[in-house]
Amino acid sequence: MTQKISLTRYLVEQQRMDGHIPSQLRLLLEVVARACKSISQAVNKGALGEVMGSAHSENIQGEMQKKLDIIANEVLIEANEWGGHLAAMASEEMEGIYVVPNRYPQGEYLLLFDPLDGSSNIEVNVSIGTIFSVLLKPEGAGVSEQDFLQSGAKQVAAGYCVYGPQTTLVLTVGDGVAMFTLDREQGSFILTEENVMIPEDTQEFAINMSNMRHWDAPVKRYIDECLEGKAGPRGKDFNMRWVASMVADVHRILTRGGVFLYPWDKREPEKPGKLRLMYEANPMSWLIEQAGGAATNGKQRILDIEPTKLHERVSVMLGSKNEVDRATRYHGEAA
Ligand code: P6P
Repeated sequence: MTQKISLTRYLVEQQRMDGHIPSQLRLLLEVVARACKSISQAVNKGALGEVMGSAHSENIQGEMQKKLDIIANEVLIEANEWGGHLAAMASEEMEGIYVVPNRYPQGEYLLLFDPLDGSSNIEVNVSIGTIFSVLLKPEGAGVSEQDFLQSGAKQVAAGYCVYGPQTTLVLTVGDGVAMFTLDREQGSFILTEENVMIPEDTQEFAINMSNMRHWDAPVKRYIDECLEGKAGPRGKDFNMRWVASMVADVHRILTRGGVFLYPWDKREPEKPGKLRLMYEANPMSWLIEQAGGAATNGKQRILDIEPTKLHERVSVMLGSKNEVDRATRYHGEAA
């Protein structure tokens, strides 16, 4: 029987093999994984726990918060603030950064997260997830929001945990993508995939089709060609999926390929897109690139975008490389 490799053993061996994971980063990743286990247990309680429904509050994005959004945010903060590995945290659910209180030692890492992505799917029992990104705090005393404003290319770790039929943690530290499935009997994440690679081609796209009339011409051209199928310029039929949980859509793409688009559209033209750069697009884009895929905003590589605001939004096209390259090319041709 093949030996089960736990997340802890995987991180220790990665650290021992190529010193890729300093001990403080290993601690950080294990703490985040433990927090995701707690969030998974809360999510799995559903209507049997006191976790469903609205929190009757709004987040910085002006979106109604669910009780589980707040619970997940608190779990991540409480799990991470005392460990001495972090200087501060930032979350979709908090307007400003959360500086580690003086009663705890400060570390050199910055942790950003969307504590529960896709929470509109909670009540309908569809997969949701936690997305996280890790940056190094720039040299210098103290920590400020400005320290978080680094391009996605500067991430030192990124991942997500999808709460679906399985609870699966997906992680990169810049040396490929590994997947760990939660073994509830043992209570530990077990390595189930490593060196994940996305096929360069696909016949599956993910986009919210109800926004079609609001899309820019290059997106409309790309999707129209997919819809024309074998008889059209692509010469092959396409399938469509849209879970409305980025974590679930990205997990499908990492598992079998595909392309995901949440482009800018005319509904709120002043916004570059719906998804957030720092704690949704950047971590997901690094995972996708580490698995051989591509991720752009139609004009440039998402990981090269220099952020100006903590909660800034971005247009996202990511997944199978040849499809993202084509959709990006269409933007260039239209410019
Ligand atoms: P729409 C969830 O709210 C989210 O931020 C992503 O997880 C998801 O891909 C997208 O928004 C869904 O947006 O407009 O289809 O509901």
